[in-house]
Amino acid sequence: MESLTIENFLKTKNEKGEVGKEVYATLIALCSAAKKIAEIAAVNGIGADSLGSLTGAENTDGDEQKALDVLADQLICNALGPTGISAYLSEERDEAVIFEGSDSQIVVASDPLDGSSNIDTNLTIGTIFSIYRAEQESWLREGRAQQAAGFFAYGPQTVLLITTGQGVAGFCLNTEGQFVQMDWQPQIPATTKEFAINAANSRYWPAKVKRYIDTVLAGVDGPRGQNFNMRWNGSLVADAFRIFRRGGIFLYPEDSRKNYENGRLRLVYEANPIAFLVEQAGGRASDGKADILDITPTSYHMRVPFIFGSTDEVDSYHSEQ
Ligand code: AFP
Repeated sequence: MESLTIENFLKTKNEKGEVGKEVYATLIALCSAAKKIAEIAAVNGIGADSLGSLTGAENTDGDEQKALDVLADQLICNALGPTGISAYLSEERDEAVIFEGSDSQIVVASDPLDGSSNIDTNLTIGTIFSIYRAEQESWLREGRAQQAAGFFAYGPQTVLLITTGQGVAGFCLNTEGQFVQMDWQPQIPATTKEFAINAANSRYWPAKVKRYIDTVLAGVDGPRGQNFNMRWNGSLVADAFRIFRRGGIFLYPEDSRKNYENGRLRLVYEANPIAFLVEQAGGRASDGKADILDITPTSYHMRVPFIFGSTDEVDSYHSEQ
């Protein structure tokens, strides 16, 4: 049977009224930008400057900007311009880009290049996006208001996980440059034996995090009565894709380091889109207490503690609170 392309997938959704014309055009535009990012990343280090090289600038949150961070951000902004949306919020920009003349109120918030510390080490990196309708005053909405969300992961495969509120669909870029639907229904198993956390930060964690991690590290000799495995990619999209594939729990909690009192990940363009996908795939996403999607954003770059994945395991973490 012929694979379903993202274009036909979205055309059907548009005809069924599941996505409006701006969201449809926006998702197609993001796919075209993602293909360019994938092509550029795939030949990093051949002939041009390293895409992981520092630009000497920092983004608004103090992260050092890499060449591909800035390039990816520009590619996405340029692709979104003709779609008719109102605004673009980016990890790489202090303020929103306003597209003059639009009356759509549709906003795209994006981490254009997630995992950029992995660019020169040939590890999976990605682009995360959230699409919602917002009033001009703030360009911010709580995660439950999202109309679509997803992420591209540029790794051995270039994949896209996307939701418009009717479950999650997975696509893979084929050799003809088309995103075609994968023969897999993304669904996060309720239980897991795998956790993802940066254990190097353990001395900074609050006691509740230490208690939970100690229970999984105790394995079969501890209260959980089973052994666990650990993975940490340093790339949210890579850890997230694995969790959609085989379950797991991802934790980036608050810690005692300066600026990490709410963890590292940003609500508007990292936690919200991933949380929308996670809930649509039967998982759970919280800040350790509240569902991520219920948190009201107060600024473009606000951070949140971010715990997501297999529902029973996220509940186990909550029970240590
Ligand atoms: P970079 O984009 O600066 O590499 O950060 C990646 C990230 O935002 C997210 O993708 C990872 O899960 C997390 O940071 C890794 O953080 P640590 O480097 O503190 O482990």
